[in-house]
Amino acid sequence: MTDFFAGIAPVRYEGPDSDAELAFRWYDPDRVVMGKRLEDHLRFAVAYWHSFAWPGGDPFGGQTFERPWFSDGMEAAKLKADGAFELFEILDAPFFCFHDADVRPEGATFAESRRNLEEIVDYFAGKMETSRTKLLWGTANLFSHRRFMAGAATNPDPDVFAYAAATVKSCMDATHRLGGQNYVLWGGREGYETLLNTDLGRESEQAGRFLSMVVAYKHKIGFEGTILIEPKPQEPTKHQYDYDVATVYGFLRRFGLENEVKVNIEQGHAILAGHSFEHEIALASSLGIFGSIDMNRNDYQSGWDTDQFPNNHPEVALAYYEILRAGGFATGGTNFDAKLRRQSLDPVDLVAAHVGGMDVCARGLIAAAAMLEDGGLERLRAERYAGWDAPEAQAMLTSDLASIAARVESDGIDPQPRSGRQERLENWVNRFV
Ligand SMILES: [Mn+2]
Repeated sequence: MTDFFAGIAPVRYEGPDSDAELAFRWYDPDRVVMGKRLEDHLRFAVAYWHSFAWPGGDPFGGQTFERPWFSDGMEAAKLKADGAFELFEILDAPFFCFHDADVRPEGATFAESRRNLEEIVDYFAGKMETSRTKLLWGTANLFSHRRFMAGAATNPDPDVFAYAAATVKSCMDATHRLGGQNYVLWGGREGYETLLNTDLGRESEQAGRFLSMVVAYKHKIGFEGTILIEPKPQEPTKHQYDYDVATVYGFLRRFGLENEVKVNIEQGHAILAGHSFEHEIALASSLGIFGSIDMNRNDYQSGWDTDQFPNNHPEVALAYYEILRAGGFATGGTNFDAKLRRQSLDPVDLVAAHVGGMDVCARGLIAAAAMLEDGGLERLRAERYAGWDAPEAQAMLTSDLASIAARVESDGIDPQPRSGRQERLENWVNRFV
């Protein structure tokens, strides 16, 4: 037990008219939408790294937060776990996510780091016997320590590749032990700072081989969760190999892993790649690799990955619309890969950030479900492509250029342009959000 959140009661659903600061106005976990409870649709997860391990630094200054668990050693790590599970209880969070480096102190050797992780995983397991919070996913931090500065799986030094492989094995073991529903790989350093010292072809071969070993190990230990890759175009590298969903899909196809690995799509990473969040979700769904989301937002002026809590429900609604169209989450969920602003010092700020984010997501999902149930967009979309239902249109897809050219002349084909109706569709969406 800590007294970090002392005086903050569990947050409950009170409805849109509540004037309590800490209350859910939209997130009623038991509300049934499209045949499923909101909690089961949204599958919220608290991210250990931003909420409990991040000290509040930015590129120009260090720690701003004071947390009772900010020191080295296993006792501090256990105090941090106590604080984390206290927040999970306040939020009634169904899931959490962690990296090894968030939860255990770094050891003097790899073996000591692994033992530290196993000790804290045992501590988590004890807490999870009485908590209703489950593990959405685990992952390895292969980017913070200086040993990974030139990459992990893609490092020019084979000893770093080995260290990364051992680290991922220990994190997959930890995730499996805790009943995690997914295992995530985010290659923050899997890219380059300068092409002048980089062998692109060799590095991507290493990454493909590494991922193949991860998949083989999953099957070896009987882990039934989903392996997920999280795309991001750059930051901290100048160029990251897992640039976006399309790039990851090409990579998976190249190594024959497209049926083994899916994607964890982050809002802020999608924007950095020059896409919308809903584009990345829709594309992953169309390719059969949609897995999970990291929910956050970037500041639209600063242009970098600021990992803020979402606060714009019309934007979030379009993302959940694509998730619902895709059939919703299977093993995935909504992980708040989001951090406080560095001036938000108080424990209540951490609670309020999650409450606000959960409410924005719930409100967006409710709007998305209403749009889908109305069916307006889907009817217009179907109408727009209706010409392809004709037998001669379908036959064209298995035909050849010369036959098609002959038919254009014999049938006197003369395409008639039609409105794309964008403004009418935008107006239609605004009726629901
Ligand atoms: Mn993320």
